[in-house]
Amino acid sequence: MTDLPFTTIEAVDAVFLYIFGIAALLLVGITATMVVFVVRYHRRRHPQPQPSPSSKLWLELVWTLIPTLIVLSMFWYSWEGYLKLIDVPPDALKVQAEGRKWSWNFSYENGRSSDRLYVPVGRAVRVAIVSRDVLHSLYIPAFRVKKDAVPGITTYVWFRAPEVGSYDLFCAEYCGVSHSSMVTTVEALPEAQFSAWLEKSKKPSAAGGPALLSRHGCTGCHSLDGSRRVGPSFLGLFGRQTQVLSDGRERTLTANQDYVRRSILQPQADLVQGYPPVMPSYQGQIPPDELQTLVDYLCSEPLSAAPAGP
Ligand SMILES: [Cu+2]
Repeated sequence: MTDLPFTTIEAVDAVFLYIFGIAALLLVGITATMVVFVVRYHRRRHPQPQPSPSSKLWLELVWTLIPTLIVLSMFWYSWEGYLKLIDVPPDALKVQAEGRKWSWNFSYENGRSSDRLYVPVGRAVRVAIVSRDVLHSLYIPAFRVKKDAVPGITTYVWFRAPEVGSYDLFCAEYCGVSHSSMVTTVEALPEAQFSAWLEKSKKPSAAGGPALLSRHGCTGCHSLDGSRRVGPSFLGLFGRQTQVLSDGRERTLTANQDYVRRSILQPQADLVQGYPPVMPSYQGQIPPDELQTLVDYLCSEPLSAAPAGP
Protein backbone atom coordinates (compact mmCIF):
# COMPACT_ATOMS: atom_id res chain seq x y z
CA MET A 1 0.00 0.00 0.00
CA THR A 2 3.01 2.26 0.21
CA ASP A 3 3.14 3.80 -3.29
CA LEU A 4 -0.63 3.67 -3.77
CA PRO A 5 -2.36 7.00 -4.52
CA PHE A 6 -4.73 8.44 -1.96
CA THR A 7 -7.72 6.28 -0.99
CA THR A 8 -10.99 6.93 0.82
CA ILE A 9 -9.73 4.63 3.58
CA GLU A 10 -7.10 7.17 4.60
CA ALA A 11 -9.58 10.06 4.36
CA VAL A 12 -11.88 8.45 6.92
CA ASP A 13 -9.41 6.58 9.15
CA ALA A 14 -7.28 9.66 9.86
CA VAL A 15 -10.33 11.60 11.10
CA PHE A 16 -11.60 8.61 13.06
CA LEU A 17 -8.26 8.14 14.82
CA TYR A 18 -7.98 11.88 15.58
CA ILE A 19 -11.45 12.04 17.17
CA PHE A 20 -10.93 8.70 18.93
CA GLY A 21 -7.58 9.92 20.31
CA ILE A 22 -9.12 13.10 21.70
CA ALA A 23 -12.00 11.11 23.20
CA ALA A 24 -9.51 8.71 24.85
CA LEU A 25 -7.45 11.61 26.27
CA LEU A 26 -10.59 13.25 27.66
CA LEU A 27 -11.73 9.97 29.21
CA VAL A 28 -8.39 9.46 30.96
CA GLY A 29 -8.03 13.14 31.95
CA ILE A 30 -11.56 13.53 33.32
CA THR A 31 -11.46 10.19 35.18
CA ALA A 32 -8.06 10.98 36.76
CA THR A 33 -9.21 14.47 37.84
CA MET A 34 -12.36 12.97 39.33
CA VAL A 35 -10.37 10.41 41.34
CA VAL A 36 -7.95 13.08 42.62
CA PHE A 37 -10.86 15.33 43.68
CA VAL A 38 -12.68 12.48 45.40
CA VAL A 39 -9.60 11.72 47.50
CA ARG A 40 -8.42 15.28 48.11
CA TYR A 41 -11.81 16.75 49.01
CA HIS A 42 -13.12 13.77 50.93
CA ARG A 43 -15.35 14.69 53.90
CA ARG A 44 -12.84 13.23 56.39
CA ARG A 45 -10.25 15.79 55.25
CA HIS A 46 -12.74 18.66 55.11
CA PRO A 47 -15.61 18.17 57.57
CA GLN A 48 -16.80 21.72 56.89
CA PRO A 49 -17.65 23.02 53.37
CA GLN A 50 -14.79 25.04 51.88
CA PRO A 51 -15.34 28.61 50.78
CA SER A 52 -14.92 28.83 46.99
CA PRO A 53 -13.91 31.93 45.01
CA SER A 54 -16.80 33.58 43.19
CA SER A 55 -14.87 33.72 39.91
CA LYS A 56 -11.44 33.20 38.39
CA LEU A 57 -11.13 34.76 34.96
CA TRP A 58 -8.04 32.89 33.70
CA LEU A 59 -9.51 29.53 34.65
CA GLU A 60 -12.79 30.28 32.89
CA LEU A 61 -10.93 31.38 29.77
CA VAL A 62 -8.88 28.18 29.77
CA TRP A 63 -11.83 25.84 30.12
CA THR A 64 -13.77 27.69 27.42
CA LEU A 65 -11.06 28.30 24.86
CA ILE A 66 -9.32 24.90 24.89
CA PRO A 67 -12.48 22.81 24.32
CA THR A 68 -13.63 25.29 21.64
CA LEU A 69 -10.33 24.89 19.80
CA ILE A 70 -10.49 21.11 20.11
CA VAL A 71 -14.04 20.96 18.72
CA LEU A 72 -13.17 23.35 15.88
CA SER A 73 -10.12 21.25 14.98
CA MET A 74 -12.34 18.15 14.84
CA PHE A 75 -14.73 19.97 12.51
CA TRP A 76 -11.93 21.25 10.28
CA TYR A 77 -10.29 17.84 10.03
CA SER A 78 -13.62 16.11 9.28
CA TRP A 79 -14.45 18.73 6.65
CA GLU A 80 -11.12 18.08 4.93
CA GLY A 81 -11.89 14.34 4.93
CA TYR A 82 -15.40 14.96 3.60
CA LEU A 83 -14.03 17.01 0.70
CA LYS A 84 -11.72 14.13 -0.22
CA LEU A 85 -14.70 11.75 -0.21
CA ILE A 86 -16.72 13.87 -2.65
CA ASP A 87 -13.79 14.89 -4.87
CA VAL A 88 -13.56 12.06 -7.41
CA PRO A 89 -10.21 11.58 -9.22
CA PRO A 90 -10.71 12.53 -12.91
CA ASP A 91 -9.48 9.20 -14.27
CA ALA A 92 -12.02 7.18 -12.26
CA LEU A 93 -13.76 4.19 -13.84
CA LYS A 94 -17.51 4.83 -14.04
CA VAL A 95 -20.01 2.24 -12.82
CA GLN A 96 -23.70 2.53 -12.03
CA ALA A 97 -25.19 0.72 -9.05
CA GLU A 98 -28.93 0.14 -9.01
CA GLY A 99 -30.59 -0.86 -5.76
CA ARG A 100 -33.93 -2.65 -5.99
CA LYS A 101 -36.01 -4.89 -3.78
CA TRP A 102 -33.86 -6.89 -2.99
CA SER A 103 -30.56 -6.98 -4.81
CA TRP A 104 -27.89 -4.82 -6.41
CA ASN A 105 -27.12 -4.56 -10.10
CA PHE A 106 -23.92 -2.94 -11.39
CA SER A 107 -23.66 -1.75 -14.99
CA TYR A 108 -20.63 -0.54 -16.90
CA GLU A 109 -20.34 2.01 -19.72
CA ASN A 110 -19.83 -0.70 -22.36
CA GLY A 111 -23.11 -2.38 -21.48
CA ARG A 112 -21.73 -5.14 -19.25
CA SER A 113 -23.69 -5.71 -16.07
CA SER A 114 -23.24 -7.89 -13.04
CA ASP A 115 -24.60 -8.63 -9.58
CA ARG A 116 -21.08 -8.25 -8.18
CA LEU A 117 -19.09 -5.05 -8.40
CA TYR A 118 -15.92 -5.93 -10.36
CA VAL A 119 -13.20 -3.26 -10.18
CA PRO A 120 -9.54 -2.96 -11.19
CA VAL A 121 -7.25 -2.92 -8.16
CA GLY A 122 -5.53 0.38 -7.36
CA ARG A 123 -7.69 2.41 -9.72
CA ALA A 124 -10.29 4.97 -8.65
CA VAL A 125 -13.89 3.86 -9.24
CA ARG A 126 -16.86 6.22 -9.25
CA VAL A 127 -20.13 4.48 -8.47
CA ALA A 128 -23.29 6.37 -9.45
CA ILE A 129 -26.10 5.14 -7.20
CA VAL A 130 -29.77 4.93 -8.19
CA SER A 131 -32.82 3.13 -6.81
CA ARG A 132 -35.61 1.48 -8.76
CA ASP A 133 -38.10 1.49 -5.89
CA VAL A 134 -37.42 2.53 -2.30
CA LEU A 135 -34.55 3.93 -0.21
CA HIS A 136 -31.49 1.68 -0.14
CA SER A 137 -27.93 2.48 0.89
CA LEU A 138 -24.71 1.31 -0.71
CA TYR A 139 -22.23 0.40 2.02
CA ILE A 140 -18.70 -0.96 1.53
CA PRO A 141 -17.10 -1.01 4.99
CA ALA A 142 -13.61 -1.93 3.73
CA PHE A 143 -13.44 1.30 1.72
CA ARG A 144 -15.27 3.38 4.35
CA VAL A 145 -17.97 4.48 1.94
CA LYS A 146 -21.74 4.57 2.43
CA LYS A 147 -24.32 6.54 0.48
CA ASP A 148 -28.11 6.33 0.19
CA ALA A 149 -29.79 5.21 -3.02
CA VAL A 150 -32.74 7.61 -3.31
CA PRO A 151 -35.53 7.10 -5.86
CA GLY A 152 -35.53 9.94 -8.39
CA ILE A 153 -31.99 11.22 -7.86
CA THR A 154 -28.48 9.93 -8.50
CA THR A 155 -25.94 9.92 -5.70
CA TYR A 156 -22.36 8.66 -5.85
CA VAL A 157 -19.33 7.39 -3.96
CA TRP A 158 -15.79 6.80 -5.12
CA PHE A 159 -13.14 4.46 -3.77
CA ARG A 160 -9.93 2.72 -4.69
CA ALA A 161 -9.41 -0.95 -3.76
CA PRO A 162 -5.91 -1.13 -2.26
CA GLU A 163 -5.40 -4.86 -2.77
CA VAL A 164 -6.72 -7.68 -4.90
CA GLY A 165 -9.53 -9.41 -3.06
CA SER A 166 -13.18 -9.77 -2.29
CA TYR A 167 -14.84 -7.11 -0.13
CA ASP A 168 -18.34 -7.15 1.42
CA LEU A 169 -21.00 -4.83 0.05
CA PHE A 170 -24.27 -4.31 1.95
CA CYS A 171 -27.52 -2.40 1.82
CA ALA A 172 -27.47 -0.22 4.93
CA GLU A 173 -31.01 1.17 4.80
CA TYR A 174 -33.87 -1.05 5.94
CA CYS A 175 -35.82 -1.50 2.71
CA GLY A 176 -38.33 -4.27 3.42
CA VAL A 177 -38.61 -7.94 4.34
CA SER A 178 -35.59 -9.17 2.35
CA HIS A 179 -33.31 -6.23 3.15
CA SER A 180 -30.80 -8.67 4.61
CA SER A 181 -30.39 -10.48 1.29
CA MET A 182 -29.00 -7.33 -0.37
CA VAL A 183 -25.49 -8.59 0.25
CA THR A 184 -22.89 -8.95 -2.47
CA THR A 185 -19.18 -8.29 -2.96
CA VAL A 186 -16.71 -5.95 -4.58
CA GLU A 187 -14.24 -8.09 -6.53
CA ALA A 188 -10.94 -6.24 -6.98
CA LEU A 189 -9.00 -7.81 -9.87
CA PRO A 190 -5.60 -7.05 -11.42
CA GLU A 191 -6.04 -4.53 -14.27
CA ALA A 192 -5.51 -7.07 -17.10
CA GLN A 193 -7.92 -9.56 -15.56
CA PHE A 194 -10.49 -6.82 -15.04
CA SER A 195 -10.25 -5.68 -18.68
CA ALA A 196 -10.72 -9.26 -19.83
CA TRP A 197 -13.79 -9.60 -17.61
CA LEU A 198 -15.22 -6.29 -18.84
CA GLU A 199 -14.88 -7.27 -22.49
CA LYS A 200 -16.24 -10.77 -21.96
CA SER A 201 -19.82 -11.25 -23.19
CA LYS A 202 -20.84 -7.61 -23.37
CA LYS A 203 -24.15 -8.87 -24.65
CA PRO A 204 -26.11 -9.74 -21.52
CA SER A 205 -28.30 -12.22 -23.44
CA ALA A 206 -25.32 -14.55 -23.64
CA ALA A 207 -25.96 -15.31 -19.96
CA GLY A 208 -27.87 -18.46 -19.00
CA GLY A 209 -30.86 -18.88 -16.71
CA PRO A 210 -29.05 -19.01 -13.34
CA ALA A 211 -26.97 -15.91 -14.17
CA LEU A 212 -30.09 -14.01 -15.26
CA LEU A 213 -31.95 -15.00 -12.08
CA SER A 214 -29.27 -13.44 -9.96
CA ARG A 215 -28.68 -10.42 -12.22
CA HIS A 216 -32.34 -9.45 -12.17
CA GLY A 217 -32.52 -10.01 -8.43
CA CYS A 218 -35.05 -12.89 -8.57
CA THR A 219 -33.17 -15.04 -6.06
CA GLY A 220 -33.46 -12.28 -3.43
CA CYS A 221 -37.06 -13.42 -2.91
CA HIS A 222 -37.43 -16.85 -4.59
CA SER A 223 -35.35 -19.82 -3.48
CA LEU A 224 -34.13 -22.59 -5.76
CA ASP A 225 -34.27 -25.28 -3.09
CA GLY A 226 -37.95 -25.35 -2.14
CA SER A 227 -37.60 -23.14 0.94
CA ARG A 228 -40.10 -20.37 1.52
CA ARG A 229 -38.95 -16.76 1.19
CA VAL A 230 -40.79 -13.54 0.34
CA GLY A 231 -42.16 -15.31 -2.72
CA PRO A 232 -42.75 -18.98 -3.61
CA SER A 233 -39.76 -21.17 -4.43
CA PHE A 234 -38.80 -21.79 -8.06
CA LEU A 235 -38.20 -25.45 -7.30
CA GLY A 236 -41.03 -27.56 -8.69
CA LEU A 237 -42.69 -24.49 -10.20
CA PHE A 238 -43.43 -25.86 -13.66
CA GLY A 239 -46.56 -27.97 -13.73
CA ARG A 240 -47.41 -27.18 -10.09
CA GLN A 241 -51.10 -26.90 -9.18
CA THR A 242 -51.17 -23.38 -7.77
CA GLN A 243 -53.87 -21.58 -5.77
CA VAL A 244 -53.96 -17.99 -6.94
CA LEU A 245 -55.97 -14.81 -6.54
CA SER A 246 -56.88 -13.40 -9.96
CA ASP A 247 -58.72 -10.08 -9.77
CA GLY A 248 -59.81 -10.91 -6.24
CA ARG A 249 -61.16 -14.35 -7.26
CA GLU A 250 -59.62 -17.56 -6.02
CA ARG A 251 -58.77 -20.15 -8.63
CA THR A 252 -56.42 -23.04 -9.20
CA LEU A 253 -54.15 -23.10 -12.20
CA THR A 254 -51.37 -25.25 -13.51
CA ALA A 255 -48.13 -23.32 -13.78
CA ASN A 256 -47.10 -23.25 -17.45
CA GLN A 257 -44.88 -21.02 -19.59
CA ASP A 258 -47.62 -18.41 -20.05
CA TYR A 259 -48.23 -18.22 -16.31
CA VAL A 260 -44.51 -17.87 -15.55
CA ARG A 261 -44.11 -15.11 -18.13
CA ARG A 262 -47.20 -13.28 -16.86
CA SER A 263 -45.95 -13.53 -13.26
CA ILE A 264 -42.73 -11.75 -14.24
CA LEU A 265 -44.41 -8.97 -16.21
CA GLN A 266 -47.60 -8.57 -14.12
CA PRO A 267 -46.85 -10.14 -10.74
CA GLN A 268 -50.22 -9.13 -9.28
CA ALA A 269 -52.32 -10.71 -12.08
CA ASP A 270 -52.29 -14.19 -10.52
CA LEU A 271 -51.07 -13.80 -6.98
CA VAL A 272 -50.08 -17.05 -5.28
CA GLN A 273 -52.14 -17.47 -2.10
CA GLY A 274 -50.33 -16.92 1.15
CA TYR A 275 -47.81 -14.46 -0.28
CA PRO A 276 -47.87 -10.65 -0.04
CA PRO A 277 -48.45 -8.57 -3.23
CA VAL A 278 -44.99 -6.97 -3.08
CA MET A 279 -43.24 -7.99 -6.29
CA PRO A 280 -42.59 -5.09 -8.70
CA SER A 281 -43.40 -5.51 -12.38
CA TYR A 282 -40.47 -6.36 -14.64
CA GLN A 283 -42.26 -4.97 -17.71
CA GLY A 284 -39.63 -3.07 -19.70
CA GLN A 285 -36.86 -4.14 -17.30
CA ILE A 286 -35.86 -7.38 -19.03
CA PRO A 287 -35.01 -7.59 -22.75
CA PRO A 288 -37.31 -10.05 -24.63
CA ASP A 289 -34.53 -12.58 -25.31
CA GLU A 290 -33.51 -12.63 -21.65
CA LEU A 291 -37.15 -13.02 -20.62
CA GLN A 292 -37.45 -16.04 -22.90
CA THR A 293 -34.26 -17.54 -21.45
CA LEU A 294 -35.62 -17.03 -17.94
CA VAL A 295 -39.02 -18.56 -18.69
CA ASP A 296 -37.37 -21.54 -20.42
CA TYR A 297 -35.04 -22.03 -17.49
CA LEU A 298 -37.79 -21.77 -14.85
CA CYS A 299 -39.84 -24.37 -16.73
CA SER A 300 -36.97 -26.77 -17.27
CA GLU A 301 -35.16 -29.57 -15.47
CA PRO A 302 -33.76 -29.51 -12.79
CA LEU A 303 -36.14 -26.88 -11.36
CA SER A 304 -39.24 -28.85 -12.34
CA ALA A 305 -38.33 -31.64 -9.92
CA ALA A 306 -40.92 -32.07 -7.17
CA PRO A 307 -40.11 -29.95 -4.12
CA ALA A 308 -39.07 -31.62 -0.91
CA GLY A 309 -41.38 -29.61 1.33
CA PRO A 310 -44.56 -27.55 1.02
CU1 LIG B 1 -31.97 -2.15 0.37
